[in-house]
Amino acid sequence: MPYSIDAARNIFPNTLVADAVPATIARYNQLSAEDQLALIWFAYLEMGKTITVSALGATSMQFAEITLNQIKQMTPMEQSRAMCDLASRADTEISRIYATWTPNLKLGFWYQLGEWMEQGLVAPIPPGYKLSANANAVLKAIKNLEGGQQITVLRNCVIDMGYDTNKLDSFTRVSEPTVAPKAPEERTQVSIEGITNETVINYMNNLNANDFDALIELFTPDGALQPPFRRPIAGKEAVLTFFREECQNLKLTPECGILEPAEDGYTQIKVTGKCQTPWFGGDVGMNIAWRFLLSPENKIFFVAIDLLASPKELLNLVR
Ligand code: ECH
Ligand code: GLY
Ligand code: GLY
Ligand code: GLY
Repeated sequence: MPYSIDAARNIFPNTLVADAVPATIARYNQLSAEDQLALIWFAYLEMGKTITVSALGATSMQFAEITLNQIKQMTPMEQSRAMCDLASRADTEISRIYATWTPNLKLGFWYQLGEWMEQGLVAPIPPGYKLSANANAVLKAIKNLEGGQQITVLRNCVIDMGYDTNKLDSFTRVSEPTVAPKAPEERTQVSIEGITNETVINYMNNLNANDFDALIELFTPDGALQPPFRRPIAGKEAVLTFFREECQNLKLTPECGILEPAEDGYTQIKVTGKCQTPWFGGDVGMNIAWRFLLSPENKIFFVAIDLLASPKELLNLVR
């Protein structure tokens, strides 16, 4: 096999990703837990974007309900403590449970706590809470990011909370049920300027249709997918689990692309366009690049999904 996954990661090296996202998260990680929670509260308020509650779905939250009610019944002091323990990744029962949840459950959990904080059912950020100078600077940095980058920072901060699963001997991931694939008449077809490759077109269409079983058949057995700011997920089984757990109801709108032959009969294709998360729908579009490396059999050996530094990068299709 001519390519390794590590080599594949470097195709289209001119792709300019939104480095401001990991840079901002690194600064956020330096703050105290109290500052982290208050900062997210202020950022969340000021972003003024409405979360599409349908993204939660009544069924999905049942998995977090016991923990949510446990927190609701605590004294305000205990509630603040529990939330700080999540932010600081302390070893507590709640932190351990939280760590087993998929990203959507974690986001839905905090969405509910935020509602309860507003209604006075859960301890709010103390009125008049003063952020440290560093926290203020991070908040300012978040405000200056574009919308897609802001929600990526928030999402990643929420996902990293809770106990470190690497420190657990074993654990069972708690996930919402997988949605059924869309019926044929509900499916949409993308068209990508400059690209007719069937594998790439089918990738977009199957992902938009939540048809993860068809989607995974487009990959080689050892194929890998690299989500934004993450390590590659390698092997069909792991990639399929990722699709089921983290890729429901996305809307991809690829716009244009280029195809180039690569070594040993491989083909590299870069596509740029937009992607919406069900959490914010059309209110927040993210500027995305997909960098595909296809095997001689036209299967996906590697695909990286990058959050681009700016809309200008949508037009950057040179190698
Ligand atoms: C409050 C204060 C106390 C602390 C906390 C609070 C609550 C915070 C809340 C935050 C909610 C944030 C949310 C963020 C959602 C972000 C979603 C994003 C999705 C990006 C998806 C992408 C998909 C790309 C992909 C493509 C592929 O081709 C393959 C798959 C995949 C305020 C109480 C914490 C409630 C809801 C950024 C880019 C295109 C890789 C997935
Ligand atoms: N060019 C971005 C990356 O390789 O991740
Ligand atoms: N931040 C996008 C994802 O990993 O799903
Ligand atoms: N699971 C899709 C998202 O987080 O947006």
